[in-house]
Amino acid sequence: MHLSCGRFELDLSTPRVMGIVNVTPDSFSDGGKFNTTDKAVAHAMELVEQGADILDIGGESTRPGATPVPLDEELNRVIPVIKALVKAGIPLSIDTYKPEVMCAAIDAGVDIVNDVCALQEDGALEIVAASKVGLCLMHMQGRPQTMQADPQYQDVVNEVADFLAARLKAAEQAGIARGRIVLDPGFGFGKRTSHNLTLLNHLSSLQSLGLPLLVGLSRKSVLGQVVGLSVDERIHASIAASVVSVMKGANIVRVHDVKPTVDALKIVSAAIQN
Ligand code: PT1
Repeated sequence: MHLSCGRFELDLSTPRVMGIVNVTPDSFSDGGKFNTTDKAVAHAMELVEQGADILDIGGESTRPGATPVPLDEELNRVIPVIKALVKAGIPLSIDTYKPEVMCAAIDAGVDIVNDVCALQEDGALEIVAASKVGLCLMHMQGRPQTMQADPQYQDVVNEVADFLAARLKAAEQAGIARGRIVLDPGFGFGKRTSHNLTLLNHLSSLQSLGLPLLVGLSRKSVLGQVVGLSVDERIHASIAASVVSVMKGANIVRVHDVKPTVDALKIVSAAIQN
């Protein structure tokens, strides 16, 4: 299995690690653009050294209840970082649902569009179709500010699968080849702890959609619910979640803690081959 994404043809016969690069001004700096850009680029280069296979660059948090970032601000955050990382030698992904950001990021050289809204915004399908970038289609119930208020499902696995199948169909009809697409059940996006755990347990049933799977569980509250720890104490739970995800069929894991994830997944690969 391969993923065609921009300048790259990513071999998915072994599990891949996507390192998270958040481009957000830290509250202690003066909010200067250089400080923010330089810090994000330095962190990204560290993730490359730790063995990341993909860098996922985002300028607006989509975690539950996060405040939206205006378009201009998101562009000011991510575009300089993308330009600085184009020569890093690994695929770059842009984490955005805004068509204008997708367009500018593609012009700046990204290889993958990672959209938590699965290209439902007006014009998004057309922008990705007109390029050669890879695409992550993710499931979300509701929208980030309110999605955790009262998530409801009759059958979470089937509803997520049906949504992803419908968005895959829309992407293909817009002219995006299947070989460019990965699917993501969207852990933590309009889901209770029980919904997230059911999806993880039944992840392999999403393999019947016939496309590679991406999983993002790193440091999320579902892990905190299970181990009773705060967000900066969830590294071990996160490594375990990546191992379980890959053993249940994930091809790409999106993580903060790249080095321990890379090591853990080497053991999974070694054990499965022998
Ligand atoms: C994800 C993902 C993402 N997650 C993809 N992109 C986030 N493809 C951002 C919590 O419950 O899973 N897949 N981009 C981050 N979103 C969240 C959601 C962060 C929930 C934290 C939580 O703690």
